[in-house]
Parts: sequence; C-alpha cells; structure tokens
Amino acid sequence: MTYNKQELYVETNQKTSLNPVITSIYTADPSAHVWKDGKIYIYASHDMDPARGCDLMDRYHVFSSQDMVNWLDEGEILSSDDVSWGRPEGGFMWAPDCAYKNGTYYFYYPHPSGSNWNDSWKIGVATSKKPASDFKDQGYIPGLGGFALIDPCVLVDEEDSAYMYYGGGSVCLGGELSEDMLSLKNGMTEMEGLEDFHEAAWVFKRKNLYYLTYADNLEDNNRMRYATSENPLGPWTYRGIFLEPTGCSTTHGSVVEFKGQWYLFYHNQAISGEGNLRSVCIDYLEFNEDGTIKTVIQTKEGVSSLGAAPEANPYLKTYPAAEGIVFGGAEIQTLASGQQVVSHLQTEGSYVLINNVDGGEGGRASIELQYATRERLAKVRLYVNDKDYSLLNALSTGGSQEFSRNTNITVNLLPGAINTLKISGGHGEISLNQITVSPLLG
Ligand code: FUB
Repeated sequence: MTYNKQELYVETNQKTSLNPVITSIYTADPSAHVWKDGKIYIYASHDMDPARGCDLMDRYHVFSSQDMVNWLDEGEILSSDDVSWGRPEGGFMWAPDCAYKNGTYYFYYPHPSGSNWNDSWKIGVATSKKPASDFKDQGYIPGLGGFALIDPCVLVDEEDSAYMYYGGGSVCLGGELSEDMLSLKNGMTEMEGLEDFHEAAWVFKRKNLYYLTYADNLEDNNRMRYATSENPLGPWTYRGIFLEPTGCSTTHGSVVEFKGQWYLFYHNQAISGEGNLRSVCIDYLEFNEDGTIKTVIQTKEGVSSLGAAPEANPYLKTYPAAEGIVFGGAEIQTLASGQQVVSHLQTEGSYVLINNVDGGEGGRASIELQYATRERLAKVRLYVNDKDYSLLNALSTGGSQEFSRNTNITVNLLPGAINTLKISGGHGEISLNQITVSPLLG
C-alpha cells in the first residue's frame, strides 16, 4: 500500500494508535508480550539515525501500554557496551525477544561475538525481576549461533516448558530450553515443512495449535508467511502468506492476543522512506473458522483503544523552553498570543540549554518536547548531562506555530535539580514550547 505522508503526519486528534505507532525514535523487529501486570510490552530493535546499514543498532528500548493507543517508552534496557563477550566494535543488537518464567524475565538477543560479524552470531540472554528495567547480561546460550543465525524467539508453553526458535540464511531451528532458561535441554533441530523461510521466526499457540510465522525471501520486499503444527517443534504444515510487503525490504513481526483481541506487530519505513530506519506498526489479526490467518490489512489508523488512557504522572514537571539559554542562532520569540517559545532550532549548532532539571530520586524519566514545525520530518538532538540520546523525530504539526505534538524519549537523570538538557536542531527548522519531565515509577 502507499502512504500519503503529508496526510499521515498532520493528524493529531488521536483516537486510534495510528501507524506507525512509535514515532519519536526508529524501532523495528517488535516482539510483543502480555505480562502478569496486565500490560502489553514491545521489545524492539532500535534503528539508529543516521543509519549505516543495520550496523549501528547498538541498544534496545522497551515500550508498554494498557490501552494499545498510549505507549510509554520504558527506556533503554541493554546496549552493546553491556555485553562483555560481544563484538569489540559494538552495534548489531538485532531482533530480540523476551520470556517470563518463575519470577524472572529473560531477554534474548542476537549479537556477534567477533569483528567478523556475520560468522560469529551468538544468542545472548539478560535477566531481570522487572519486565522493562534492571536487565543484566548472563552471557550467551552454549550451543547456539554461527553464520547468519539470528532472531531468537521463545515460547513458554503450558507447565512451563520453554522452546527456543531462531535462524537465518534459509534455516529455521528449534529446541527445548532447560529449566534454567539459559541453556538447551537436547540441542536444536531443523523445523521441517516451512516454505521459503528467510528469518524472523515467531511462535505462538491458539486453541492447541502452534503457529510459526516468519519472513520470506521475496527480494527487497519480504512478506510474512506461516505454518502450523500440533507439536511445538513440528513437523509443520505450510499455510501461506498473511502479511504482504510493507514497503520495507525486511519484514519482522509478532502475533499476540491482548484482552481478547489478536494483533500483528510489524515494521515499515513509512516515516523515513529508508529501509534501515524502520517504525513499529500494529494492525488487527483475524482467524478464519478453520484456524487459518486472514491477510492482515495494513492501515494508517492502527487499532482502537481498549480502555481509559493512563492517568497523568503526578510527579511530572514542566519547563518552558523560553526560560532556557539559547545559542547559535536559536531565538526566544514572542508569539501574537504573548506566548514565548524558542524558535530557529535548525542546525546542530543552534540549541537551547535547560539547567537545574529535577531528577527527583534519580533514574528513568520520560522527556517530552512540545514543538511546532511545518517540515514533514524535522529532527532534534537531545543531550542529557552530555550523554547523546541521538536524533528524535519531529513530525509535521502543520505549521510553525502549531505546538500540537510531542517527541519523547526515556532517559536517565541524576538525583536532584542538577540535570542539564541540551536540545539542538538539525534536519529542518523547529520551534520548542516546553519540556515535560516525568519520572518513571517502579
Ligand atoms: O533488525 C535487524 C535485522 O533485520 C533483524 O534481525 C531481521 O529480522 C531483520 O528485520
């Protein structure tokens, strides 16, 4: 399908999730899970902007929601700097997955162990008692990895049996994990019966039937196919294509039921137009009476809300941009309404400094920048206490004085009112009205 991009990005009266659903940063390879806190989480790859192929993808962010429309960036959970056994040059933190068993969250991710990246893939695992923070790397799973073997997916079945799937280069392998979730019980075997398997395995269960979905090899336009089996490790019966090309050369998705409704999480390149700067989307997934999957309809609207929007964070603080100090051509501008904003943020050298930002007790906080731009896709760069949080997208608000959108990212703040935010322009002119800082609870 084709998007009318101008039309897509001026819409701000948000009644549905819209697609792409995550717009502030580029995200890909979404693995979605519903956990016991009643929320749904997306574990995604993070395409770094500007891209260099898929090389620079060096960190993971997690997103959570209770209504499918409002998504919270839970922040970065793991970066290649945290992986002591990993490729010395970093990068290449590709499509991950997460599983929960016996009170622990297991985050599985593919990462090369050597400079010769495509020959040296391993499947790393980090663990935490929380779904979206405090993950610590535990090393890689012995016996997994090698040339082009990526994209782990873990299914925790009834009675807590857990199965690992992964693959690449036309091979899909599966095997049972040991009780510790950090090793294999009996090794891996090839999944039989798949047609045109490329990568991106995902396994889910519905009505006692296992479904294995995956990306195929259609050149520059991968589609999602699937197969079914009565056994978690096959053999599989091929069933067909259920996601046509999204316009992006890669495809990768997950199928999840949340509050009685099935969804497909996938990615496209609708914001950037670039295959290595991808964005997560969500659409409905429906089954026929016989259990086969209907072709997913890709929409701009996304999916409807499943309930009330989350309540406002009681600890949020707002900082008017015009109370900051401007540099390099950025200006304090008084609008006809009397409102003061920072305008002319248009190059990396033009920026505003916001000092004395209160980090409360310290730790994760969502930073939301309320901006206006008439550019289709402007960008801002955010530094927090000199750490570069990279480029954030600023999609068109339809006018240079229409302060109707936020771009956001979750960062780490120091305790107390001692934090400094530096917000610079670049890639199109924007004006900034206010910065909201909301500490993440828990
Ligand atoms: O995001 C990097 C790689 O691109 C993933 O591991 C593949 O599935 C493809 O989406």
